Amino acid sequence: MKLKNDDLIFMYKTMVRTRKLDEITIKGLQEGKVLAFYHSSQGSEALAVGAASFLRPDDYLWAHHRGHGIGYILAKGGSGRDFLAEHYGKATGSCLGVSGFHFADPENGALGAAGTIGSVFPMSLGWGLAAKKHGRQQVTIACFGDGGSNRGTLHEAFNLSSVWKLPIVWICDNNGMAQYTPITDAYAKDDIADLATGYDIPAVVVDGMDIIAVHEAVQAAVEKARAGEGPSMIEAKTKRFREHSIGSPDVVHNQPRTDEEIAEMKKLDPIITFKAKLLEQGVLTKADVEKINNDAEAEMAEMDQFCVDSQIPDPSILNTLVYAE
Ligand SMILES: Cc1ncc(C[n+]2csc(CCOP(=O)(O)OP(=O)(O)O)c2C)c(N)n1
Repeated sequence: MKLKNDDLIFMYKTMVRTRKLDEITIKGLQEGKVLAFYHSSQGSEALAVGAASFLRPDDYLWAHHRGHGIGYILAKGGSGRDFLAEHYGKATGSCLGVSGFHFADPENGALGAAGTIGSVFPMSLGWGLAAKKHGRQQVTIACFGDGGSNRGTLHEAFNLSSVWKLPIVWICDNNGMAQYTPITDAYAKDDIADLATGYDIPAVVVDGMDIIAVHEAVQAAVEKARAGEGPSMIEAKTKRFREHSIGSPDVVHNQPRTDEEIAEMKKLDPIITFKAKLLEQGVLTKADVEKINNDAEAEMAEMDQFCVDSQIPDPSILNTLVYAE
């Protein structure tokens, strides 16, 4: 699909909304409104939005845990308010306030998530198998990190997805870090994509800070999967601007990451670089950029108020949601 100006603007707006929602979730955590913890997605918005824009609503999505999937969900048409309310533990949340981090949005194909790194592989394999059996040309987008790629489940799932020619697009958010461990301590090669080619899955490595590069690579893989040509893998090299989990130490080998290092990464900020491109191409004016920013801020303030005002879930729902006779 050739991207039109409106598509580019949608992608820019969605990255801005993703960043603002990330910021308000961090603030909410610091103010005690967010109940558990939060893994910021600052630095990987181009991957999330580039990958999930212009998918079909019924395409399945196992989003990456950066931002708890919010960039992917917004790009797919999901609601930021449902996400925030869920994180505030309110009954208006997407999982009625009982889930929080393990966000689900079945209407937009996000059937669930789990905190166990590597569970994406067998779960998405099953969704891919279901998609193939349905025969409706649905595709499964399955995301994991560089750390997650070290789970053995990857090998079983990659192998079967290839043998069964399942419509799965495996996407690796390679930000070079798994909590405090650099990928170079845990993996001997340069590209995780090589693991896929070992199972005869076509794989490409893209600049994960470039939303258009991500989108084109994922769309090509999605088209192949819809046409019955089996799985593909995209490895996106991204950056993690924040600490692993908000409030945890930002260290590598027990040494703090330096301000200079982070400033260097932020020169590649995908929102800033895409904005510059759209301004240069005349797709956006400075006034448009300001309006998008102001609209996103107003949306966040409205969402925050709505979530603060919402009720906590009635404990009796545990009898129907969690326990069954
Ligand atoms: C099986 C398992 N081991 C450890 C953890 C704790 N944990 C959560 S996220 C994470 C880092 C994962 O790194 P990566 O896959 O590279 O994703 P990133 O957080 O860098 O985006 C770890 C170790 C977990 N949730 N599950």
